[in-house]
Amino acid sequence: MTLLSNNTLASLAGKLPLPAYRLAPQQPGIGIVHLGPGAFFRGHQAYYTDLALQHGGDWAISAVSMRSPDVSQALTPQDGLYTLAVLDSDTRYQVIGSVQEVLIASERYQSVLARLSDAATRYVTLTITEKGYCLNAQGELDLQHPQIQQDLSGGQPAVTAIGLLVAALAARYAKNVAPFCVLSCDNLTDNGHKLRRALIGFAAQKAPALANWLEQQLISPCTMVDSITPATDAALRAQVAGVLGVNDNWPIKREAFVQWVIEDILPAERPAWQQAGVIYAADVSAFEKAKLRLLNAPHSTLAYIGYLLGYETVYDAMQDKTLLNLLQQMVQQEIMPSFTAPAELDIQQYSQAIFARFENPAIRHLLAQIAWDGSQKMPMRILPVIRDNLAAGRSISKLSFCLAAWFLFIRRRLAEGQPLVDPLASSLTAAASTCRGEAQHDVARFLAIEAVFGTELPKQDTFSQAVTAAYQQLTTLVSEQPVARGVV
Ligand code: CS2
Repeated sequence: MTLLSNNTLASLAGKLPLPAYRLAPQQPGIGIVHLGPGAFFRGHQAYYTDLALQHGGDWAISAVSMRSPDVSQALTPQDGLYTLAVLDSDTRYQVIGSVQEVLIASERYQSVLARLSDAATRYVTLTITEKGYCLNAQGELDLQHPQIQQDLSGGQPAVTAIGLLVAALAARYAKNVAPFCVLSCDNLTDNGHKLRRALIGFAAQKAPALANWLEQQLISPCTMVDSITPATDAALRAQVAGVLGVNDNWPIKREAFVQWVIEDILPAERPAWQQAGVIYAADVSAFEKAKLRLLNAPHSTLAYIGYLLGYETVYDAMQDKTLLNLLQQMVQQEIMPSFTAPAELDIQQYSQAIFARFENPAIRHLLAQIAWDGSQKMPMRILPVIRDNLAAGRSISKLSFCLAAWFLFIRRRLAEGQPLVDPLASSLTAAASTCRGEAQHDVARFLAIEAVFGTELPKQDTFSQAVTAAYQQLTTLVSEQPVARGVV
């Protein structure tokens, strides 16, 4: 069967919506570089930019992977085209055309630098996951990070997104070309400001004049991004081939819900993202807190406890009424009181809609995938709520179940001989190796990991006692599995 590509695109007319701008004689030029062309990017930012391109403008995307060749190998033969399947009460398919090229920085470094330093490139968006920013527990660039050290030593190609972007910005500075606008599209608190400080901090180590220039000119809005995008599987590839009549090496699936909120500080010259449904806000922080705390915090809690109870997917775990009850108590009693939601958001409806999204039977979202990178996710979605609640004298007993379940998940994965997908896997494994099934002892081993918990939080007895109590309860519960009862 032939492949989806520029050559076969026109033949698909009438079968599903196509990117008309990819069928026109004059193709849009590249105006955006995206770092981290994973499934979320292709279901979210690339989708919005595909809609925006229907309003014109040279806003095609050059997608760049730092090292992994997979996406480039899949999409280059397809001229960047791929299918998006939106799984709702029915499944809606469309071809996304906003990605014009997929480059691998470690293999085509000079081409990537040239694309980034080209004046036509006015935006760089990033989905490099929390670990990609190389931040410490305080949210600042970790100058001792081995890969940051490697990039600061001047080695080429740069192995971090931060090193690559500063190299490109330095090239623009040398050519007197304005910096591109950078948009972090990852689940970090205060993502735009942290990215900006990381870039300027790195530059300051290399060239103070460059750092000053960036201090004056670099625009890095905060954003909030949201859509549940499970990994592609063979079933989706077969469904798409059946609809299109041609093969698509890497189609993407996601839920119908999609949202992108961007701090309204972009230059006037921008893709038609607003016409595509992007929300511009003067202050993104309330949207970010609502999403990280009302979606991602229960997501992680469900993932770790659900995995320990033997469930495989979010949908499966949501059928466990005891577990669902814990999530609802955590949200209502400990998370909602922790922040002020955006004025236009009905927080109860927003939270109910999130739980309904978790129960979408069409979405097969693996708990083990959500469980990845816990050392990077807990500081963004659980610890800020715990810190706020401790400061205000509010309960943290339900929130503590997420951390306790994470610790037990780590021990379970290691006992199963399963990989621990986490940049701090060695530290987590070391802590787990000293555990002996005694709650207070085991919890102390994990809380001693400073890169995750810092130095102050573990000193607070209220915190360590709450996590210890949760760890004890879960240990008892899990030993009695699969009867998932009595967790609260
Ligand atoms: C999930 C997120 O894998 C995870 O950590 O919680 O990817 C979640 O699906 C998205 O943030 C939803 O917008």
